Parts: sequence; C-alpha cells; structure tokens
Amino acid sequence: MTALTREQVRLSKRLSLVLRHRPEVAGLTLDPQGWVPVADLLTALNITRTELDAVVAGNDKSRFAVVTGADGVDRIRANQGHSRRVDVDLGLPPADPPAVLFHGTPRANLPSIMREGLRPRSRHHIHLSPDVPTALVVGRRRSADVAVLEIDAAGMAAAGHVFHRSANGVWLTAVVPPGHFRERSE
Ligand code: HQG
Repeated sequence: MTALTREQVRLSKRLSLVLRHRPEVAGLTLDPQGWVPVADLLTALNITRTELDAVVAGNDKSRFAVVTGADGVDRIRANQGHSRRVDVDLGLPPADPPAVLFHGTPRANLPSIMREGLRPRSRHHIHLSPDVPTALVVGRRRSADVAVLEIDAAGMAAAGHVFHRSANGVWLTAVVPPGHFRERSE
C-alpha cells in the first residue's frame, strides 16, 4: 500500500461522508446494508473508476469494500462507522471477541465514561480496537491526552453482549456498561 496523495485523502474523507453519514449531500441513497452502485457514486462525485479504486485500495484502514453482485453490478460500502441517522444494518454476524479489547479516548471523557459507560453517541456502535497501539491512534484523532480503556470483552460476551467484527478489523458492540472496563495504567 502506498501513501495516498493529499487529493486522494480528500476523496477518502468525501467517501466516508457520503457512505457513512450524509449520502444525501451527493444525491445518493444507500441500500439497507449500506451499498451503493459504484457507477452511481462515480457520477455523483464526478470521479473516474481509476480514481476511486486507487483510494479504496490505498486506504490505510480498508474503510471501503467493493463487491460485484450476482446481477453483475459493482457496489461499494463503508465497512464500519456509520452514523445512527443513516438507517444501515451491515448484516455482520455475531463474533466471539478476544478476551480483551481496547478503546482510546480523550482523558477528558473519563469522568462521564466511568459514570455511564461507553455510549455510541452519533454512531451505531461503540468501536473497539484489537490492540493498544490502534486504540492510541483512534484516541489521538481527538486529543493529545489519551486514556486507553481495557474492555473485559469475554465477560461482556458471557453476560450476553453481542459483538461484531467489521471487514477491516474493528470490533463493534452496542454499549460497554460500567464494570466491564478499567483504565490502563501505562
Ligand atoms: C466517547 C475512526 C463521554 C468515545 C476510528 C469517543 C474508529 C464518551 C467519542 C471510529 C462516552 C465518540 C470511531 C461517554 C463514548 N462519555 N464520552 N459516556 N461514550 N464516548 O468518533 O471510537 O478513521 O464516534 O470514547 O478509527 O473515537 O473514521 O468514536 O471518543 O474506528 O475510519 O465519544 O472512527 O475510524 O467518537 O472512533 P467517535 P471513536 P475512521
């Protein structure tokens, strides 16, 4: 994977906006699983298939998936991260999580998180990372002062919480209640 140019990063962010949060700004509608025909997206964003493919293939987190349907139509969707205001069900099967997962968040959020647990806010799910470095990267998007929470995923699963793993390796669950996580001390 080669690094994206500045222009390609801009297109990647535009794709995230349209495929996760606001398809209507491009005049598009996602199907119930979040897919949109590639041809429609190219027209809506006035880009070529080559430009799209370069961003999908070069994306650092594999944010997008392209598939060819049984009808021969190529479709694209975001692998995760949709807003709650977009009515999408990715149809991911429940998956057994690893014993421990991680979540990076600005330290300033901790009092509220300790009180009410992790809530998905504007998204469909809480996003959990498989390792500490990934959690740190996620948290640093928002603040230099990041706390990493260690989530007792095995305990949550035993208590009936359902987990999904997105196509790009992000673990998703509805909420993480107080009592199922602690702050890592390093
Ligand atoms: C916090 C990126 C106070 C939560 C990443 C987070 C991820 C609370 C923020 C994906 C809270 C929501 C998602 C509570 C949760 N009190 N704060 N009770 N519960 N929070 O962006 O996990 O680059 O919706 O800790 O890699 O930061 O876009 O979630 O700080 O996978 O592909 O509320 O976005 O992916 O923020 O990031 P977000 P996130 P992409």
